[in-house]
Amino acid sequence: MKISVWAIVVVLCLAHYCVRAESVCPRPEQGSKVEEPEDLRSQNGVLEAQLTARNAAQSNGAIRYCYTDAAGHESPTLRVHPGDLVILHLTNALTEVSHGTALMPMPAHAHSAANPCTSGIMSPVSTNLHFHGLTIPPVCHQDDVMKTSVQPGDAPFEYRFKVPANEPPGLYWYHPHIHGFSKEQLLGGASGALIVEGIERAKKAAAGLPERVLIIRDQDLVNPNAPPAKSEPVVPKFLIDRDGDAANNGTGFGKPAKDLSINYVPVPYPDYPPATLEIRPGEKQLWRVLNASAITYLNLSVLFNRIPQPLGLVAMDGVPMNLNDPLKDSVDTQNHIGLPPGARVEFIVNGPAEGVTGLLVTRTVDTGPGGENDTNRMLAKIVASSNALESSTKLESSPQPLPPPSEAWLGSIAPVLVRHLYFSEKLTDPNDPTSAVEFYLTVDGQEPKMFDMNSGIPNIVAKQGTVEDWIIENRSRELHAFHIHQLHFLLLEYAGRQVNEDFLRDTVNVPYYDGRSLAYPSVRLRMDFRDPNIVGTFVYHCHLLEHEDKGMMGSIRVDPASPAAPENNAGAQCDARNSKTPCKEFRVSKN
Ligand SMILES: [Cu+2]
Repeated sequence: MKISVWAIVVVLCLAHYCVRAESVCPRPEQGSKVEEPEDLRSQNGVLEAQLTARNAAQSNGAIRYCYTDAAGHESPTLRVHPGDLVILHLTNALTEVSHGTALMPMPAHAHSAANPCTSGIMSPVSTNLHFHGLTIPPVCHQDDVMKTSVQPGDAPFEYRFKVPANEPPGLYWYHPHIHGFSKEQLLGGASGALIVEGIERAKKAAAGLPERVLIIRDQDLVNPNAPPAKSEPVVPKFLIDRDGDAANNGTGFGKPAKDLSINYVPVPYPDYPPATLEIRPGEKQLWRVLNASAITYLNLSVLFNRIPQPLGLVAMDGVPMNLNDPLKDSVDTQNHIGLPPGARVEFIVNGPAEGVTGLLVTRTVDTGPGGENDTNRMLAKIVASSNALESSTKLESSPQPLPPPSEAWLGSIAPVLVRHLYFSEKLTDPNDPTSAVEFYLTVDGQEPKMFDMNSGIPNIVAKQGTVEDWIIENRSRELHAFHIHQLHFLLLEYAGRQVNEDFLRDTVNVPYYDGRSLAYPSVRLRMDFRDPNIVGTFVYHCHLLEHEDKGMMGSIRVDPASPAAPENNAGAQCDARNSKTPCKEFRVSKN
């Protein structure tokens, strides 16, 4: 038998390629035990680490992404204390890009010669880091994503910043933020947790508890052509939405837009084989859950024998509950918790009794008629076992309480003005329903435009030292998740209802328009521009990253408080809800 030399070469190359591809960003088997990411801890006030962004194409066409530290650990958890110095050396070792379904291996090119601080090159193999939730300066080497871009072959790029001494303790995260390509990199798995230690100092109920970091990521479907499991109800015919994902069919079943994984253990459609979480019977733990999905909403629940269990809320988006009342010791419970992409929740959960199997599930989220199908599905089975390994990290058992906040509670500060923004979508060709969709996040009065990173003109100019109210409408038929860099905000109103939250967020869901009501649904947020760290230009956007990549973003410049007018924070106050001193409604005139 004659075998062509070329065939042998091709087979050998393919084999070599597969071995190489599988060894980059390796992932656990489905059904396996949920392992914690490796912890990198600060020492003597400094956390210095190397992070290398890597990727590799898989045989099914998907591209995996991850970060590795110097020891090769995948997407480690960065653990710091308030006031610590963080020094990260980021190397870009990205080599592959997906172009539709064709894979294009990219040779690692020589040093790009462009200055990573100013180049603004945003290509599929560019990368950078955003520290989601941290109130650190929006400047190069700290937390700038508007210009900072590291290319393959560049020297390791240094991030160096101080965690603010008053940063609330909790769960934050890091991920790449290259405009136009964020979704690809996040879907592939480029994300990791960052923990500001001391949550037990803010919430006594967490003291002494073992903790777990659970990162839920989404990814392209492993089995896109499989029919739904037989156990599922029959659902309407599978449709795709305008972003090309499985469309919301309103049932909670059928094909989801994306698969999910938990700490990289895949839980693929259609059978959703759950990962395994071992816990000692009845053990109380603090679970720190990050929704690092690119587009998938979560609605988490823990079930024992199908019954939802109480989850004791400790923090949202890195901010302890009842921040405005640190003496409050009680813990509010919920039996399900909604998490838009980018959001985090930390809650206390009790392990099941021996013999009882629990489940961590996400329930369906109604993303609107234009949204993706976010189905009901299992994530992990919770197995009570007295042999379960002890958690590697435990919170301090007799912590010093946090000092009281140095600034007044955001809810008690009157805003200097009210701004109006809205999410909207438009077909490129209104007469062609199959044409591409443009995504906008517009300051009311400005012309809706897909975000242009190079425009140089901020959409909003604010003043450091002030507080503003932003009313953000959703004029589209699908959910969007509003996120702003550098700061937290207080949710005041949600879909016309006043809410009384005692914590802050950095990412919030904005309900979709039903197509009938006279008014668009909105949220009202109190935006906190008081921290001098945030002076500079940064972005706000939808955290469904395919929307952000396609333009649903805006920029804001926060100018320094002028020294001559320290009354900025007091003099210009208005009462947004009460009419004696109404707020200036800030709209751009439409000439
Ligand atoms: Cu969106």
